[in-house]
Amino acid sequence: SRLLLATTNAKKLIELQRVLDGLVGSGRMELASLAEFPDYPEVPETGLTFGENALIKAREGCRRTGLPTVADDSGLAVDALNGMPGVFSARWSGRHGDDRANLELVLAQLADVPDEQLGAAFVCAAALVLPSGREHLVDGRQPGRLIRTPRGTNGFGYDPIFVGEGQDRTNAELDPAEKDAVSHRGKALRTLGKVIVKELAN
Ligand code: ITT
Ligand code: NA
Repeated sequence: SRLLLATTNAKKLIELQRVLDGLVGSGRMELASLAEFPDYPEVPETGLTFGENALIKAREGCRRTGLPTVADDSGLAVDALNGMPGVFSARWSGRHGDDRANLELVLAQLADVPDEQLGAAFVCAAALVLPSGREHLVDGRQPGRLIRTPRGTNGFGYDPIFVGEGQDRTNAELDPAEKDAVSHRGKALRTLGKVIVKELAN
């Protein structure tokens, strides 16, 4: 059977494939991406929460392709910014997907915040929507703190300024497998993986 990963973010797609391959890649499950659907439209993310947006994206993917669909809505919640950029993480600077501009705006907004108040967390909601109409929603969180000078080239988004709890390297300095082991997305997808296997096995 085939499972659609409904994301337009190439780096997120790689992470989804990486984690789900290990969990459901028994040979019975094939992962499809939006690249197979050239006329796929932009889906407005009008939800107020990560969970609502993950469901919006997964429902749209399933409706348009007829495939069981996984979508992830994720972002960075900064304590000193009252949880922002949150669901606006991908477009915080006004330019959707401009990781560097988004990161630099967050740093600028934290200029007057003391170092010991730079707590933040990555959050991921992951949804599975099935052609039958059945839906599952799970989440994952990586707590940590921000640093003011970006470090590392792995990962994407805000990874170069985020040091996870118990780590001394930024997420962008972790190897892919190390990031997956501790990340919001890794956690959410390990939970969802069990659901996928149950729903789609046989
Ligand atoms: P899709 O909606 O098509 O999946 P998107 O990039 O717009 O792509 P989101 O709306 O979920 O996805 O926004 C996620 C943003 O949150 C992403 O652009 C990054 O800025 C940030 N983000 C999410 N996960 C991250 C991670 O693992 N590391 C660093 N930043 C992350
Ligand atoms: Na979003």
